[in-house]
Amino acid sequence: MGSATAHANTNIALVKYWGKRDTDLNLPAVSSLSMTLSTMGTTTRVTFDPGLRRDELLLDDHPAPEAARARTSRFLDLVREASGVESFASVRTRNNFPTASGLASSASGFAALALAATRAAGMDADLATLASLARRGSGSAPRSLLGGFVALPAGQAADGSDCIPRQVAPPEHWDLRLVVTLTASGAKTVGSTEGMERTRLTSPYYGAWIEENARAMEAASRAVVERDFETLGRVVEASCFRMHAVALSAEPAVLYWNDGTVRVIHRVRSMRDAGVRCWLTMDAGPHVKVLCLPGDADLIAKDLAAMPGVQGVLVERPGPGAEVLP
Ligand code: 2P0
Repeated sequence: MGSATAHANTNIALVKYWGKRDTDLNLPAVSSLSMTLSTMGTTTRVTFDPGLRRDELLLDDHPAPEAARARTSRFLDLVREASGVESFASVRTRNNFPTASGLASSASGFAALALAATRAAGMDADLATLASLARRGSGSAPRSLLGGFVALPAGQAADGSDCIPRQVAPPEHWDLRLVVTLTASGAKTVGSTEGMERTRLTSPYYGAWIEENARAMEAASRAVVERDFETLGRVVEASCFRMHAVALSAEPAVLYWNDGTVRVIHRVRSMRDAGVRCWLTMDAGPHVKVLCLPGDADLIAKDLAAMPGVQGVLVERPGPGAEVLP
């Protein structure tokens, strides 16, 4: 009976991934650049057990909904195929941030699962193997395998062998802050995979979105290496708004914002007009994340926490990559 535990932190894209070049292999159509966070993450224990009659998934000690169990089971099929292990597994997973908060947990979840499951299956998987497995679970997950600032190239190879994450700079390279603002969430929005596919298939602007990516990647990667906050902030905010613009141009439009989102957007822009150096980004949900320097994080967090529509605020910084726990 093989068993292993791994932890991975979630990551936030500075240059966004939106769109797939291969839906079966879940290959991205654009490259992305992210920051792995320091506290929000997932710890997962996998045990392959010949006595089980199907894969089991416990989320925070409770049986997970069937859709999540089935998705995990499909992922474990890939690990069984790669390792030759035939038995089913029990998976116990825990997020150290509120799962119901609507903050994405699939990046840290599949990075931790890929690492724990391969180790439990007796594989000593290299980064390329881990990345290609994690990516099948979630396109943003390979980035959480590494710490600090991470680039994930879209690549061109049909088998995805050139879609392997690369660390642009370690976490200690640049002491930035990300103020994560949880805005009141309404009805459940469109899932990332569905939103991306709808965008690819129906947006007249999809080609322009893909074309712009190389420039954003180059500018953002250079800004990270040179610790050029102004340039990074500008590129981050532009990449976010362009991602949401292309999603909004799908039919029907893919809209992730709520009232609180829009209020926070305006507030961040007016703080910036008043001289506070801060830039925002948003993902496939209503929350707004504000990139800033350490000296401004408390002020920004307090200001945003007091706004109507804001349910909570967390302050994050660059953190380490995924690791196997003893
Ligand atoms: C990102 N997002 O780069 C982008 C920006 C959300 C907005 O990757 O379909 O769960 O499983 O590959 O990774 C979130 O979607 O999508 C995401 P799939 P994933 O972080």
